[in-house]
Amino acid sequence: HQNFLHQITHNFLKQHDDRIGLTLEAIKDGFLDYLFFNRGTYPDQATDQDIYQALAMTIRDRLVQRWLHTYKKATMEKDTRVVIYLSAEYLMGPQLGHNIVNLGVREVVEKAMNDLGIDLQSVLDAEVEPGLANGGLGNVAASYLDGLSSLEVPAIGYGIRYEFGLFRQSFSNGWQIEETDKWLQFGFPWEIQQFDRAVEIKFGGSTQRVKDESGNEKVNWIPSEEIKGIPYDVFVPGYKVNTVNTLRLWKAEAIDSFNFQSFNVGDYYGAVDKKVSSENITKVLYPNDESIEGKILRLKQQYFFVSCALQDCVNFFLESGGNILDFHEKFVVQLNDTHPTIAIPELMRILVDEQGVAWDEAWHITQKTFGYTQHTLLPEALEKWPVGLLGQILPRHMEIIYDINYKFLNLAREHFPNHQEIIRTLSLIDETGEKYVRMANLACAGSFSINGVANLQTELLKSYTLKDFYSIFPEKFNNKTNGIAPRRWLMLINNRLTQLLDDTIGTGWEKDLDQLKSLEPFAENQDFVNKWKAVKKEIKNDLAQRIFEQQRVKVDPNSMFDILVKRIHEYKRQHLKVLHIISLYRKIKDNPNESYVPRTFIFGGKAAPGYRMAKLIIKLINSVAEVINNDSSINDLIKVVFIPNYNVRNSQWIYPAADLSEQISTAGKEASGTGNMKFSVNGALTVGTYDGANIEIREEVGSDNFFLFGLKADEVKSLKESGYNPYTYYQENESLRKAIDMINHGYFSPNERDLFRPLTDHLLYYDEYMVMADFTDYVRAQEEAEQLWSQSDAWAKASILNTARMGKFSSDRTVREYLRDIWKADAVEINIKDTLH
Ligand code: GL9
Repeated sequence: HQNFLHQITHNFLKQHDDRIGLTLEAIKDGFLDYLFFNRGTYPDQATDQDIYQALAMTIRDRLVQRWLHTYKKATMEKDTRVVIYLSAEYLMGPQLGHNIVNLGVREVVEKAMNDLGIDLQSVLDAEVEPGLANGGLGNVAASYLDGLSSLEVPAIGYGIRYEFGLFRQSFSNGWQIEETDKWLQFGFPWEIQQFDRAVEIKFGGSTQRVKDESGNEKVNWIPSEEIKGIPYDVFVPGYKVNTVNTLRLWKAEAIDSFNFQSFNVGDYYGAVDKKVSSENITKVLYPNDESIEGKILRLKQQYFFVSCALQDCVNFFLESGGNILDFHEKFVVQLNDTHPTIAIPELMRILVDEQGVAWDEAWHITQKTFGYTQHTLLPEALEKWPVGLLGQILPRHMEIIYDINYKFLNLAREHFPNHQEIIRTLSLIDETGEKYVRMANLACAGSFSINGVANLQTELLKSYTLKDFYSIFPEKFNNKTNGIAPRRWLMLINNRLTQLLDDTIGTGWEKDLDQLKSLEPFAENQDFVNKWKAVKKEIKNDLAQRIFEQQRVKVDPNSMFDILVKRIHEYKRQHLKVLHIISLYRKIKDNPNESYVPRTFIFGGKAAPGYRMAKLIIKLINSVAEVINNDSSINDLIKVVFIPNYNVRNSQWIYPAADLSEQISTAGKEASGTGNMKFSVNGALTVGTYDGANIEIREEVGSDNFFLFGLKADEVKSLKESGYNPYTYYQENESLRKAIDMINHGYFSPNERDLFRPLTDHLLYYDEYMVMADFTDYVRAQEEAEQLWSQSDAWAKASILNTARMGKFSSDRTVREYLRDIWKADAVEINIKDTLH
């Protein structure tokens, strides 16, 4: 009967090829169909949102069959290996444009819309993006799924369907204001709800040792709370292939939507209360970047999605007849940082308590299943959970963690006999004060692979952060330098440059970014250099126009666009940039008759709502902008713009327009960075420290095409150890002193002179991130950049070489390395003409 139905569906799809076809007529028909029958409107009365939704549904129709084939034939089918990616965050970005590009129908869709008198770009602008991430870590999660699909490798990403994503940022009197991100308000056309794959999740309660039928001891977990996880599948199409992988996001729901007992006694609110509190779990994304918030709800979120994911894998593996002892042959599970690390004791629990696997065998399977990616060098970002809290929410997992720790420390003692100190740092439990579970230690003990995200960071992990783990398990450590998806970060966002590249070196580079190399000789071709400059100019015009529309600030597209966009954090040193701007401003005012390079400084980025210093930095940037932009004495030579609500959508206008990319973190602090790659591949030159992936970018693009400055990681360390005194730099560097004095004298805050004291005091007397120490060399690098800028052909040539030499930083390369060294999964070609079974 089922085969019969499949056959009918198959024939149906064949007959209705037009409805899902990729021709101009098919797309137009589909679109008008949705507009009328689904949106209930006539084309001439349709709103932007109607048009967006109708086009999105039209494109989505074209993904369904491919997705179903990938899911059923490749992912579920028994003997192909599936990559499972566990991440608390995915920065997917706007979907419509991306899916159009990956389906390879950009021109057709553009034409279809044009024929109907609609501008495609304005349709794309109507999308509300799913901002389910804080930054780079979620961006790589999304890029790697895209890469896996493009390489036709079956994969499932698991995560949380936050009802509210990262807050929307606006400014009030220069201060950051946070607003709820209601991204689901108009509906999200790219997902399919899968009620039949819901699972149950337990929390709290206690455990009980019982004997099973054969007299073996077994542990029962008697929870105090149970809720349901409902999966929503988002399509992840590869580029010009039939593979469409699944991003399965979970929403929490109450098991019974009403407590009828309370309802019957008239307590309506009490009855709904439980439902509301269960559903709180997936309500909102924690807005912290690079710091932890030890809240119960966050731990519940982590366990919730991880347990949903593992149950889902076990279910479909067993459904398809797999033997649980082969779990690690079927799945490899990558932990995106420590957020999903509770998966390690959770898999142990499922294997031992639910599947009756013996402990040692279960541990073997677990260790063969997980790979761990470490994304940070900041000690405050290393997750730890109070033992009391973890034991209260997950009593069984706490026991399992203790059991793992017992065996693990026995192993560690063999490596380090008589080294109590080392054993203490290796322990999964921090016992120096209040007891904590160290999630990074758990991840290292329970996985077969540990990787950093750029060479320097991996080396620093081996020699500092995870040093003792490295000496026990050297074979587990490997590096996977991050990459970015060239389809989104070049093709989609930079249509103009894409056209020029296609016209010059042909297509093919989108799938094999190393082909950009063939652009190199054109750097010597004056005709091409002129074209390059013309394209850049047009792109900058676009951004200038957007800035004017949004902020009423006029910026000169001929000026150097110098851009710093990323989360606001002291280690990323937005304040170093501000000091540079102020000193330049001061210089222009003091010497108005000299000649200067006109510059536009553009900022973007959100601060964690509880991070006061970061919020003060935002206020400072806005205050400096206010003064400089309104000072007619400097002849519009410099302008400062802070673009609010920096997100993927806004960034898509920003990266292509940059001349200079600011990557100025304190060396040894930025694990990799990925914004640095997005800029460079779009032809920006970098001014950067010897940190994260900057080092590798410089190596690729050449030191002549990169402005390096600042202390190196080991110099930062030794300066700190030898007693760093930031005040001496204030005394010795006049322009730095003047800049700080201007802030302190209230030049930028006339109504509240001491407003920025906490910031300047911190710089003068503490300066954890060595802003003061790097200032002089930073200004030198900036002057070097200005010199090159004055020779516009030489600058253009360096810009061309940046793009030409960025092949290494395609996420396809990174994914291939993960596949080769860690995941060991094969491509499976999807043929949509196959009948589904
Ligand atoms: C980060 C690092 O700080 C970045 O340097 C790195 O490029 C990305 C991706 O590997 O990971 N680690 C981290 O916690 N964040 C990063 O951006 N922050 C968030 O995205 C939450």
